[in-house]
Amino acid sequence: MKLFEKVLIANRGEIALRILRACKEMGIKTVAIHSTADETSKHVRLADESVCIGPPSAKDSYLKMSAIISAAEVTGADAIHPGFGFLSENAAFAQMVEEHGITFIGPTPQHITMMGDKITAKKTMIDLGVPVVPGTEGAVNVDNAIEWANKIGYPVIVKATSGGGGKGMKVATSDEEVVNAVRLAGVEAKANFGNDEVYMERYLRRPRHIEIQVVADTHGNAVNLGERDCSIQRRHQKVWEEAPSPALAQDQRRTLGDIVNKAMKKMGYRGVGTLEFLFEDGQFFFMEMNTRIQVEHPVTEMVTGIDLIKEQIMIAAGHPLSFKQEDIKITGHAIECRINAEDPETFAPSPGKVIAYHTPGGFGVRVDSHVYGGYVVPPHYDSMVAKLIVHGKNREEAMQKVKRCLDEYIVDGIKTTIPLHRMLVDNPDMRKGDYDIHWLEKHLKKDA
Ligand code: MV4
Repeated sequence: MKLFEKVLIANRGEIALRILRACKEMGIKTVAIHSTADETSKHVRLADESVCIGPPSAKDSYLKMSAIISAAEVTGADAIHPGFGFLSENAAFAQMVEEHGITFIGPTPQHITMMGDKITAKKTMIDLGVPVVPGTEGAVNVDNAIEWANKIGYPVIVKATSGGGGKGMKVATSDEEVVNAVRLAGVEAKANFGNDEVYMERYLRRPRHIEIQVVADTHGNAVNLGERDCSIQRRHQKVWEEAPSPALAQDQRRTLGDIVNKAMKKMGYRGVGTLEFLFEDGQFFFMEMNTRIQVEHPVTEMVTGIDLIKEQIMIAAGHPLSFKQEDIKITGHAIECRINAEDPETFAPSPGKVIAYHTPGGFGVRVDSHVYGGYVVPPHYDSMVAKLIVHGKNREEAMQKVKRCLDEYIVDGIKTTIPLHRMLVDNPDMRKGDYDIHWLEKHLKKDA
């Protein structure tokens, strides 16, 4: 079976470089697109061709569908990889790409749409036998809010149907609060997503965020690559991810994995995907499914030995998966530290010129980054500039490796969150793996 001749990478920064590297190893030519703010970016220099598609503002460049499709047509690209963020979960874009005779490296527009609507996503998962957070089966409004909340039991959380990432969420603990929570969540949802529809769930007080990586091909095969624990986050931005989760027992992993594989097969899912769960008191509750490659995919790659970007490309070209579930063995432990160009105490963005840049190295060490000495971090985009990923034979070794690597890492000229990670790796709770989704924010408050 044929692969692609030329892939256009519809993204920037470290993920554009990550995709470019996979393409090169597969003998596929690459096209970089970039805004005027990213002319000096590493993926632009390393690509076979590049097209400037607009000014710095993402809405006029990385989000501009017509400009991206034109760039693909002009360069003769036969596939587009959307990366994450930007247009990666935009069904209209996936559809438009396919209508131009170009392959979208990702799921079908139908599956993107289905999972983008959080009520539909939950309904779908219930029908497929996946355990979900108990809640309303459809939308709630100010008139039925109290009735639903009493059926579910307090505390409850109100979420936007078109949401995700925490915007438009409100917690209520009583009849007095719940009507207002529904009203406020609706207003926030309208402002952020252009849709005021909201739904309600039982609020879990101290869960962990555990997500399962799945891979499915167009021949009916679906395999899961285990979980990632992403509980260490601040304001819904993940900071530290690891695999396997320190909180899971092997039988819990196996049981959920089997459920997820069956669900993906029944759905006819295609591509890579992630099912997000809350995990509390030994129970899993589905929240959302992401239909893109995720920032934290490297931790899964490190413990499975599978290159997820290459798999995405192979699946899009119609190849069957090269492995079965029985072939997947989770080996050792991987940790990813997201390094942002931010003040480590105030988290204020810190764009600017990187004067000196020295990355750690050695056995089991991987740095995914587009930064180089002399690179100027532009102020227009996400502040993540590097991911330090380590792999050790067990969690203790991985922690020691993180610590050693952070001590080796030098970034001069801009502020980064490296000191935050130094604090994390030395913390006794973190050493034990004893944390939940609120741990980091509570810990930062204590220090302030
Ligand atoms: C929840 C929850 C507790 N109970 N749902 C936040 C982002 C969005 N994807 C869902 N979120 C949550 N949903 C129920 N029923 C707590 C959160 C939550 C959270 C979840 C994962 C990681 C970090 C979080 C931080 C605050 C709240």
